[in-house]
Amino acid sequence: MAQDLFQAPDYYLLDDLLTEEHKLIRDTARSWVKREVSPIIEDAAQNAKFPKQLLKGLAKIGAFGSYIPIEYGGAGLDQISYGLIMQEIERGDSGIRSTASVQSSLVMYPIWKYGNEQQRQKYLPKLASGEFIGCFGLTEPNHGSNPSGIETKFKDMGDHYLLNGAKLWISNSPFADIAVVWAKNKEGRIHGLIVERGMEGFSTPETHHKWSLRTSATGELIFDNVKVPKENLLPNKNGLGAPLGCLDSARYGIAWGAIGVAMDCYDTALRYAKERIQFGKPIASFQLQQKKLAEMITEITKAQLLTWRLGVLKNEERATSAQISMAKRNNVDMALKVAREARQILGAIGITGDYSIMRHMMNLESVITYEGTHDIHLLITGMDITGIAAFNS
Ligand code: TGC
Ligand code: FAD
Repeated sequence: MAQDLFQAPDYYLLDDLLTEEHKLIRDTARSWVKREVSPIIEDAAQNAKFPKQLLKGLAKIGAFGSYIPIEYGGAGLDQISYGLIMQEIERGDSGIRSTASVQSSLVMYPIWKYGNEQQRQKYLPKLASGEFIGCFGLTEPNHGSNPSGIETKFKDMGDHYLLNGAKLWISNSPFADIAVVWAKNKEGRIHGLIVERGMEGFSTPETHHKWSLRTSATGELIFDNVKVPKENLLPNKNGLGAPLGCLDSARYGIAWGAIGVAMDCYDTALRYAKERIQFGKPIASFQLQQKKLAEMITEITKAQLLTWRLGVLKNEERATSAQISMAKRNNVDMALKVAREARQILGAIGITGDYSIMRHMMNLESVITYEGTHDIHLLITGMDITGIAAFNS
């Protein structure tokens, strides 16, 4: 990949809305991405290899459990800091942000919120330091957008639970040390269980041949009569609202992350357009290219404002699930459109790994699908404003 010359666009001087601490945290993450991620990420994506060497660095910049209290090894930061870290990491690559958001929002968050003190002490510090990597198993072969129908089941055997079923499309699964798994008891109620690598009957085959999110390892979780100790059940919340509560946190991080991708694509395209000469002039001097760039920065700026406000509401514990859905949907769609336009500005070279745009564009095809598809988030907004759920109509 060409040298990382990224300069973050801030058209409306939104830095003024951040504290000195926010800026320090963001700039630390930004420098780390330039130094550690940009030089290796294109090869990792071309070879479809998760770059494990980044795990310790991710832990160091506070990407694992940014908002988890310090007593459990987290960074004890606010929600805007968490968002800014996700923005910077995804500016480097969505697959690396995936690893960080699964670890923070989908593994550490449920253990912190729904676990007991013993579970918090046992797992959170190791997850925060990157010694343990976790994954989150909700989606199944027959249940993606409608997780209420999941078929994975656990049975109370007296001194342990017996877990059976299968999960699909699970980020981090091929190398995760633990999995937070959502399964039904005999009454059909959804509970979270912590399953550890090495438990008999538990396997995690990798899913190959992805054209998207190639730096993130995706796989299955297979439970064939897995004996799960009773102390591994998350006791403090059950029902579908429990996994969906984790998704709120992850979707919020994605809303920020998508801005990072859009900023990178815009910045790359702007620089290229000013340097590339055709018909004796920089292509940035042509109105059609200016239209693309002007629309990009307008959409990025709108998304930055929307997301900063969401961060404020989240810090005040006033952000609703529907507001988070709106931001996730808007920002990922915006980033995908920006990536497609930016790719065109680069002409032929835009399809190569010399620049980050095509990789970002392909990654976003996953991001617009996972954590609730583009259409599901529209239906969530529709339900919120009308009071009528249209998922079955
Ligand atoms: P519904 O009847 O609406 O709700 C059931 C219960 O859940 C509560 N609830 C929520 N709670 C917290 N946060 C939310 N966002 C919530 N949404 C709903 C709700 O209040 C209710 O509670 P209670 O106490 O009344 O029982 O449920 P539904 O079956 O009609 O489904 C609604 C729908 C379609 C919106 C939901 O199922 C959904 O969001 N589907 C999308 C599935 C999804 O996003 N899967 C993501 C899997 S994980 C993933 O993709 C990780 S990618 C990781 C990476 O690499 O970054
Ligand atoms: P489906 O639910 O089958 O949807 C197919 C199409 O139908 C979509 O366009 C959808 O919008 C549409 N549709 C569905 N229902 C409706 C409706 N009611 N109205 C209108 N349209 C509808 N899951 C995890 O649990 N953990 C993970 O770590 C994880 N990581 C992932 C990583 C990657 C790279 C990918 C691609 C997915 C990951 N997922 C993970 C799964 C992801 O959450 C699901 O793919 C997603 O929820 C959609 O489910 P599905 O693929 O089964 O699509």
